[in-house]
Amino acid sequence: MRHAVPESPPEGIHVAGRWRRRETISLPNPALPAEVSDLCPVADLDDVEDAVAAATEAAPAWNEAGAFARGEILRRAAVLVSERRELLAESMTLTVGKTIRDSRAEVSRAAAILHHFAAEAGQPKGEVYESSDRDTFLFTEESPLGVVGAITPWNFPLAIPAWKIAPALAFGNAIIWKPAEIASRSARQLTAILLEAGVPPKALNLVTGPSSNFGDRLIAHPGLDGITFTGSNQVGELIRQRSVASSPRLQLELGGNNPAIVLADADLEFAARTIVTGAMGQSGQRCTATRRIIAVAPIAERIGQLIAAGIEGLEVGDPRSESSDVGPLSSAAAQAEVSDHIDQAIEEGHEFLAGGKRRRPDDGFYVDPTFLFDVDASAAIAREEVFGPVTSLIVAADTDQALDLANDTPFGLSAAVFTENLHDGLALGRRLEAGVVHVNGPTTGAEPHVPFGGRKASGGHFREQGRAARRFFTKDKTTYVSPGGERKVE
Ligand code: UN1
Repeated sequence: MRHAVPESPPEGIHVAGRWRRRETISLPNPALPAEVSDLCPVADLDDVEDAVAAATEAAPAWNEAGAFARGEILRRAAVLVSERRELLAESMTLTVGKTIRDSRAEVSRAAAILHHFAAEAGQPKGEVYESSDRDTFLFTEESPLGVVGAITPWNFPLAIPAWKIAPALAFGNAIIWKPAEIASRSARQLTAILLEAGVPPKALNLVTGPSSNFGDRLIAHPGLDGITFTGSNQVGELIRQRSVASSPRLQLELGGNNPAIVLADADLEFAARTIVTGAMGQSGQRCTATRRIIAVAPIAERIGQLIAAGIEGLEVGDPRSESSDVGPLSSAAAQAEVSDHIDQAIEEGHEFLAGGKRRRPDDGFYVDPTFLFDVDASAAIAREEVFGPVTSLIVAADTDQALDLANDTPFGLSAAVFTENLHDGLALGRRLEAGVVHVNGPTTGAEPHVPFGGRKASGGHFREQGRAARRFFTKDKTTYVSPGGERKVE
């Protein structure tokens, strides 16, 4: 295999304050599978033990350093991320197949997240109350959760880690980070940047490699005070079960089957454009991607045509090309899985307005943007989370049925409503069982200063980002200060 590696990131895993060389597994470039995109170092059980021990040792001093020192370090990291935008973007495009434009946007997003939490570090960290005893000063104060495991997916190799690691560090926690293998190159780059910015070496541990090697030990480790995870429902469930005995605080961001409702009065051209972006952006590999378009009957045919035309206009191809809109999927397994869903839908006789042809993995892990029209809401393609560029249009008799169909899923991550009538948009928004609702916007996207997360099977009890991040990464202490003896407060 040919190597196509731009300027190399550090080699190895980062444990107990230093980079450790390890055996590696080679990963293919999703766009050109004959090329090696990265060599992922493989950690073992001892590495996990050492990482937890180091984080435990480092956590108190990192907290003592103070919020402003921590914020300053995150600010420096944000600047370094921005300065190295091209290198970081190229790595993502090479390893996970994200188009270069999407990769650049993600680097900027990661920098914005780091900046946000740098400032957030110095925000109020408690409340003052009046005590029933007038002489007593009564307040609450947040302290760090302690040692946190961050388990991150491949679809946002920098942004999702940034929105877990930046708040964890900002609020004084130490970290053991386990990224998905194919995102480990970006993880090594971001770790190196955070260390260069001044994060104490033992406070940030990076263990990479297949979960089968050490994953169970990590998620069940009694030294972890919290685990923040983004990924599949299956792995989320595993984390829930395996961590019962050690009972860390859990933040779980799981799957979605996100609906976009199109009402009769919507600006259909705008809605179609926005839906194409929400469904096909990043090859549909976002847990927020639009999987179901629920259109009311009078405009269903028209919006279907507009969406089909929008999809036809997408350029599918080499993710390094400036003009590509849709790149390959992340792996041969992902391509096979999504293609199997499509083949099953073909067998079931569904109407395709775009896509449907199976591609050979040797030519890159591509799946053509696929659009199914007038799908029955009970069809497998509309019910399961198909993690790729596949979206289905379901026709609803009226607005009430559209809402029922939108909510008829075990998931509840994000949802969109398209209408010119903002009253209807807000009214539907309130009744949608989703953690995030967009009125006249794509189901995708998340700004760093507001909470993000799903309802029902899409998430756990803790939201990410915004002030919700503070709630997850800190714990409260309530302190009563009484004057003692006979002294009284004036
Ligand atoms: C976004 O839509 O920009 O893994 C954020 C995911 C989600 C984050 C999506 N946890 O796709």
